[in-house]
Amino acid sequence: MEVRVEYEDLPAILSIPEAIAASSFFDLRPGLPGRDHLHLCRLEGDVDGEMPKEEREGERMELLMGSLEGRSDIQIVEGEVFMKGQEHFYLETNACRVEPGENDEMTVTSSTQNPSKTQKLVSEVTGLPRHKIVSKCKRMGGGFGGKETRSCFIAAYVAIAAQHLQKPIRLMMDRDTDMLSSGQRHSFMGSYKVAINRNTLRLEAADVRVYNNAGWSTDLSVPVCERAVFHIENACMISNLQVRGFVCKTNTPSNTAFRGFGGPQGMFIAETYIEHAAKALGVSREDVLSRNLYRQNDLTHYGMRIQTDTLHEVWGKAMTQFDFEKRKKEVEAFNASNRFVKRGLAVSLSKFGMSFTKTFMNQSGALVHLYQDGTLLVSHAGTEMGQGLHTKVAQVAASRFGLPLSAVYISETSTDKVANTQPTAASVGADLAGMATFIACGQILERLSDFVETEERKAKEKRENVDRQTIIARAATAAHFARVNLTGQGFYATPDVAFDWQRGRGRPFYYFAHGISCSEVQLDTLTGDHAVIRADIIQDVGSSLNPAIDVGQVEGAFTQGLGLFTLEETVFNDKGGMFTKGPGAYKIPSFGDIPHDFRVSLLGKPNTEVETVYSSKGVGEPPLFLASSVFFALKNAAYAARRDHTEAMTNGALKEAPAKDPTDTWHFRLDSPASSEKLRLACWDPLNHSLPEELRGRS
Ligand code: MTE
Ligand code: LUZ
Ligand code: MOS
Repeated sequence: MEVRVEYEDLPAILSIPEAIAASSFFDLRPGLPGRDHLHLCRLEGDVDGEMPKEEREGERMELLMGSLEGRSDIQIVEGEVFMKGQEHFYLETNACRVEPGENDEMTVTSSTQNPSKTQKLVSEVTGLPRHKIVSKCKRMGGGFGGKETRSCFIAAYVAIAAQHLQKPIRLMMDRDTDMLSSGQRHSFMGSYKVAINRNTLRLEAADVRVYNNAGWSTDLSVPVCERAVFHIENACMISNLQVRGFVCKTNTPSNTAFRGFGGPQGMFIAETYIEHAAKALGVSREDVLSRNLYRQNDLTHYGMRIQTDTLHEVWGKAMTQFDFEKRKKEVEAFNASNRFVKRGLAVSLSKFGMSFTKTFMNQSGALVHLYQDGTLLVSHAGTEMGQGLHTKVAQVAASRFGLPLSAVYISETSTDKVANTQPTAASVGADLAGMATFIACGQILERLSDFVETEERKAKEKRENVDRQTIIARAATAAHFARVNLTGQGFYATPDVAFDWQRGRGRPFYYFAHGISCSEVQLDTLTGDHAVIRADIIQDVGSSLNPAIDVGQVEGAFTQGLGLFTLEETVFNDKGGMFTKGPGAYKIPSFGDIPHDFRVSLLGKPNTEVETVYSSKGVGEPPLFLASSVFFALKNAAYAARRDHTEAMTNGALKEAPAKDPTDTWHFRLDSPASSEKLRLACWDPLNHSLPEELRGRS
């Protein structure tokens, strides 16, 4: 025996509350001593540009809350809420093939959103310089953020084996190993104290803390937390808002990017405290939302100016298009005449910040070759994972040249075509690669324009009826004989974005992508089983580059969000072992879970906020949070069941007296996902009335 391993089990930190109890947080801002969390704050009367000091602002916020607490027109609510993570469940698990070549060359072909990071890591573990490593990806069978970084480590292991054996090595992970090891969406916890005005329904102040479960390494957990604190007010203007964000170091697998990237978690905490405040006043979440939506020129809690009134516009549009008021009455009538089956209706909005929060990542490149037959080969920094990026980028090139789509080809993404790239993520793939390609095409067209003119004139003179591709082919050939470069190399960096974390001020996002949804659900209060009867969505994608793709993205994001908020649940045992390692124990949405009546529409207005490629907006992640309308509709259905029960108690049908403060009984905490178990227990009735308090969904 050559190795004898001696080990003992140490106590493990698995959950966010355990991490908080042990103060187990990652240091977020190396170089800034004592900074174990992010802090953003804006207070009314605060002078923009002044150095915000966390201590000073924290104190001012406490004073403000204290004075609001004493006011009779103000209601204060306090609470916390948990949100679980999510497995990516891309159909293709992580896979990669490494082939060593002559002169220490190495070709890495992998299923990755991040070919350049793959190249970097393979270079580091093999000791080979990066110019000998070509890292490529033709397409992925889905990524959803799970292959933004985690795929790169797998390529590194495989590269070591390939280097050692000098043989091509291929690895494709089994589903259980992939689920167990590659990280998931971050679970979050939020705690809040919020002040709302009873008369105006204005959200006067909010003091919020968010925590995410990073697992054992930081990976992308810091930017995930950044995105959460940037979205902690979702669509509402709250003039006094403070948020702190903590990244918990635990002994679980390291969590990573997942569609929305902390945005949905931040927005869920926001909608939870908004709902709490609404219920405390006996009004609906929609009543509070409609009074507090951002208006043009409002400033966010990080000092970014809101450039349009789109939130009000989509709200107004949605209320009529979705027939909200009428259907709300219908739902109430249904609930009045049904005892054990309840319906619920709810609206959700999202305002998603478009750009990587790490400013340097907002860059992309493209390499475009024009051949003498009038066809284009486009290579760009982005990867294809089913989101239709290559189609959109090919459309950009085709329309720039006036060529049919069939004249443009995108073969793969490769680090020897476009180097030093960022991952395809943050839903800005088409914004960035589309613009870089637009620029690269422009370079060729500029050099070609005289030749095109000549060929057009010649064809006209000969009364020849030729198509555009023939003209471009003839022009390209003529240009080639005149020794003109037919290759373009475009580079694009998103303008105007910057953020200063020390001041907590700046413009992290180039623009916002807005959306609104309304879901109607039916809940069986005896089993917790539920169905989405109808879901309506309006998503702002600017001038859509491709409506078929965009509608598909909206449907996909919503459905994935529906899984997040109602179905999917990762379960660990008390030693940190993952129980949910495959489809047998982990349930993603299937056909029956899709809204029975699913009405997706696009706002259809060009992006007027900023200049983007053909005035479009990114679409991949923003609509995911819209599925929270299913969650809040289910919660409303549960409220209806509880109302029946409260009435039964008041009538003397049940013994327990209702609590004194009606707001106490009214609002209840519902953590995400709103699984069947949780919903069943939240619906009070004589049967579960005998359960212990904490199991009755009361908190
Ligand atoms: N759509 C499909 N079919 N498959 C995917 O893996 N990933 C999503 C979204 N849509 C994904 C998808 C995520 S997480 C992001 S960030 C964007 O696509 C990335 O692509 P884009 O920037 O080109 O929109
Ligand atoms: N990835 C990342 C992302 O590295 N930074 C981001 O801001 C981001 N946002 C959304 C999705 N992925
Ligand atoms: Mo998406 S989480 O930005 O890959």
